Amino acid sequence: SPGSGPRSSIPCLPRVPVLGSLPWLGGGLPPHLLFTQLGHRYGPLFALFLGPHYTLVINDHQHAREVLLQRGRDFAGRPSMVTTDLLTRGGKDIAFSDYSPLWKSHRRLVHNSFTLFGEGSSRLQDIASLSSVLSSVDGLCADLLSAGGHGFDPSPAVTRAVTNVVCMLVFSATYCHGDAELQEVMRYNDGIVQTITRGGLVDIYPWMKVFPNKCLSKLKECITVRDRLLSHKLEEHKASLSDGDPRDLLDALLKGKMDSGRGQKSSGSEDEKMTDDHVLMTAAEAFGAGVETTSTTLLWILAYLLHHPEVQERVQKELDEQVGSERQVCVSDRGRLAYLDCVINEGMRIRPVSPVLIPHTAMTDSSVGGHPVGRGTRVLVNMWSIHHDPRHWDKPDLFNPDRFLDDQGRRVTPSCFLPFGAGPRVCVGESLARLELFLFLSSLLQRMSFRLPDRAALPNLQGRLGVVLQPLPYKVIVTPRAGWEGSAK
Ligand code: HEM
Ligand code: PLO
Repeated sequence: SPGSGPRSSIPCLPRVPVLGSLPWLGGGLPPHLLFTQLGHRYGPLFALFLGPHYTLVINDHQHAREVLLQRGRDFAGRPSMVTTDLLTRGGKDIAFSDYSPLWKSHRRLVHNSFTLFGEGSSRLQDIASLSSVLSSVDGLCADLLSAGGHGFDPSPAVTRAVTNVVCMLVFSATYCHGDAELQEVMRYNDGIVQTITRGGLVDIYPWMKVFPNKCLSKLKECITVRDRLLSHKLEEHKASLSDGDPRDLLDALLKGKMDSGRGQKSSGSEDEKMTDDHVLMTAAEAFGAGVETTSTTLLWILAYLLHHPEVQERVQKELDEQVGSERQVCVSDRGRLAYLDCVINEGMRIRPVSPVLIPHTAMTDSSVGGHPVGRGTRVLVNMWSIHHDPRHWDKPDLFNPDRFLDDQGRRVTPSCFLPFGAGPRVCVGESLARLELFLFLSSLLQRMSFRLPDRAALPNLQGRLGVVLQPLPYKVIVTPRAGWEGSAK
């Protein structure tokens, strides 16, 4: 086919000099839908040129598993992009940093801090995480119940609750209602979500950044606000750091930095050491990732419950039978609340926060589906099309939690369900996210019911795509369930 070039036999979109395949990518569809549509024509694995960059698009789970798992090491690199380089001071974070020995040890540090050992764990850090989740859960329930009878947008309350969890884990602090700093955090996060990797062409042609660019200057503004706020937290932590157990992620990072300094002395290379920048960028990222992903997922699930009141009723019936209204839900109830688990999975399937994963790159010559793939090739995994593949999901556009149960009512996890990615770049926050989603949703639905305000339209399910796919704002009415009438603030 024209333009496929000598590099491989993977079907490739046409291309012209400089612009690459961009003239064939018009039409205004967001990338996940565009790639899904192109997949109907070019097959589940195809290539295109984003400007000069040869890029593979993967639309099915077999090839995705090959790239993420079987050849995960080969494809664990990240490209450098203008906006994310700004965000992370040239890749001094986890998510947008290219593969390197420092990145590996750095990632391990963060992964350990966020990996909870689940039910019955007695690890100090786990107990702290759990109690911060539980107190944010109580706060959110009280907030929603007191906003109550009139239609209101649940998003600020949800965001604040989730922010507080991450805030406890990262810097041992919480925000109360209306806190000015919290408002600032929510504002800069939103600015970053709307502009990162969306500076239009800047991420394809680095030289574009010399031209004035509205998106890029908004991003820079938000980053400045973030940096001022976080440097302050860092200085506080440095001043109060002690020899004991780390109090939070920031402590763990500062200690990790000291160890890495000691370990690397002999080899002596400057760029292999962790620096203050690494600490700051990683804390900022855990903060951003922890908030945006979990709150977005919760808001999608609430939106779907408004569309499907029968699903909400079934979750509540399960809660009444398995937990009752005499006590709060706890982590050990997770095994008993199978249907709720399916609702959470179905929410993450039908509206993946990250419909196209952060780009991967091939670190060595490798292959996909038997086709050779050269070093440096970019790979876009289209989770949207994997989660909506009609060959693997019956009526993929239907919100149907039962698809995660087998005939005997046991939970199943299909192999084409990959909401957290997989392999060396798998999400480091998965166990925290799952814990939060479970505790927030179970407690909310135990204590209250959600419905649409009279005459209001159902929530729009298309969403808007920034770096994550968010629902558009919508309103709910909240009524306390029997036994919880007095629990508003
Ligand atoms: C990476 C999903 C929550 C931190 C990712 C990736 C996905 C994902 C799809 C990319 C995998 C890839 O590039 O191959 C989710 C979902 C969440 C969630 C669906 C919640 C519902 C969290 C939380 C945190 C977090 C709570 C941190 C506290 C990260 C980080 C990475 C990542 C640091 C980058 C890993 C790397 O590149 O090595 N996540 N995530 N995520 N996630 Fe999450
Ligand atoms: C969210 C806004 C923050 O200000 C910065 C930030 C850091 C990490 C990003 C996150 C944002 C969006 C969701 C991302 C996360 C890293 C992994 C996660 C992209 C931009 C996903 C879902 O892949």
